[in-house]
Amino acid sequence: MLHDVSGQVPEANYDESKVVVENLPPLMLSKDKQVVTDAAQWDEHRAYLVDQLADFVYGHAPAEQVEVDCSIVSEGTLAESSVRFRQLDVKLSRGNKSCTLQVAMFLPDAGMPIRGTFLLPNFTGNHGITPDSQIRVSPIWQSIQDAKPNKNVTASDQTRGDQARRCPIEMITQRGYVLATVFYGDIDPDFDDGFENGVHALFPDYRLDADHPSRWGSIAAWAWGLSRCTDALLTQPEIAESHLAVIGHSRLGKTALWAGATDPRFSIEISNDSGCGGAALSRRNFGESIWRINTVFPHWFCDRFKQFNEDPSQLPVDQHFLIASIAPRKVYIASATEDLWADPMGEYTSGFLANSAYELLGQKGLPTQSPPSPGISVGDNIGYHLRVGKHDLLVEDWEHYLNFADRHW
Ligand code: GTR
Repeated sequence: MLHDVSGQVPEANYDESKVVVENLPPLMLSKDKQVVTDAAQWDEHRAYLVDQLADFVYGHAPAEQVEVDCSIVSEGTLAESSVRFRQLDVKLSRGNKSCTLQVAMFLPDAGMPIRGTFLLPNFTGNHGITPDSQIRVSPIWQSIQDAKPNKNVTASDQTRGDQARRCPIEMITQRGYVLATVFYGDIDPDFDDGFENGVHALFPDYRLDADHPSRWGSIAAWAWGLSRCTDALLTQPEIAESHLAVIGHSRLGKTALWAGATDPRFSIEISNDSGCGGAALSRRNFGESIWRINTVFPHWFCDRFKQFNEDPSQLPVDQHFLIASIAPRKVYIASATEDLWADPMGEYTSGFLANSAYELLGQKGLPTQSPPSPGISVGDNIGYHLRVGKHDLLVEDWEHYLNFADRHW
C-alpha cells in the first residue's frame, strides 16, 4: 500500500481524502476467534491484546525480576521556587551486572495533602527540567554528549532547564502532585547499538535478533525501566500505588502507553503527541508511516513490526488495541493541530475505537467519532484534547492532565 510498483516510497500523505484504512483487526475478537461480550472475559482478553502487541510491535521484555535498590542521594528545595526535591539512585542488578537510573522527585509543600504522582521520562536529563544546579547531570547523558562531534552545543551548563517549559514543576506541585522524572537514556541510550547498553546490558542472554524477532526493542526497555522506577518510588512515603500516572511526549508518549499496557500499577496513562507506534493507527496512511519509523529508528520496536513496513494492512494488531489494553484504567491522548506528522485524527480514532472495551466494562470513553475543536478536553475514562500549535508538551497540555487526574482521583 505504501510503495508504488517501482519500490519508491512516496512522501508522507497529508490529504485526509486519500486515507484508506484496510482490514482493521477487530478489537473484541478473542484468541479463539469468539466475540468477547462478557466483562468477566476482559482480564483474559486484555492479556491477549498485550501479548499480541508485544509479539508484533514492541517486543517482550524479559519476565525475570531484577533486584531494585533505591537510595536517597540528596534532598532540598530549589533555589528560585522553593519546590522540594529529592534525588534517588535506582540500582538494578542481575547477577554480576548492574546499572543505575537517576530519578528526581519534585514534591508539594510539606504538610500539603498529596493527590498523586506523575512519572515522566525526559529527553535531556533531569538537569533539563530546572535551571537549578542542585539537580544532577546524568553520567550517561554526559557520555552521550561527549561522544558527539560538537560538544559545545550540548554542554550541561547550556542545557540546564532547557526542558522546563515542558514540565511546569511549580504548577504541578502546587496542585498537590509529585513529579518524578528520569532521563530516558539512563534506561537505554537512544541509538542503534545492537542492544549492548542500558538495561539491555543486564540481559545479554535475552537479545532482540534475527532468531528472536519479538524480543524487546528500546520502547519496551524504556517502559520496563519506568516500571523499575516505580518499584523504587513506591519505597518513598509520599507515593501511593493507587495514584500513579505515567506521562510521556512523542517517542516517550509511545513509551508511556506501553508502560501502562504492561504495568497495571499505573492508573492513568498520558500520551502527548505520541503519533506512529503510539496512539495513532498504523494503518492510516497519514503523516509518519511504520516504514519510515522502522527505517529511521530501527531499534525502537521489535523486528517483527518491520515485516509490515510494506503493507500495514496485514498487521494482526493496530494501535486501538494499545489504548483498549489500558481499560478499565484511565488513558488520555493529546494531539496538536500543527503536528500532522503524528496524525491527530489517527490518534483520536484509536481512542474512539477503544470505546468498546470501556463499554464492555460499563464505562464511557470518547463521546463522538470526530475529534473536538481545538482547546476543548472531552471524554470520560478516555480523555482527549487537540492543542493549537506544534509538536510539544506545554503548560496548556498539563492543565488538561492535572484536571483529568483531579477528576479521577
Ligand atoms: C520523530 C519520530 C516520531 C516521534 C519524534 C520524537 O522523529 O518520527 O515518531 O517519536 O521523533 O520522539 O521526538
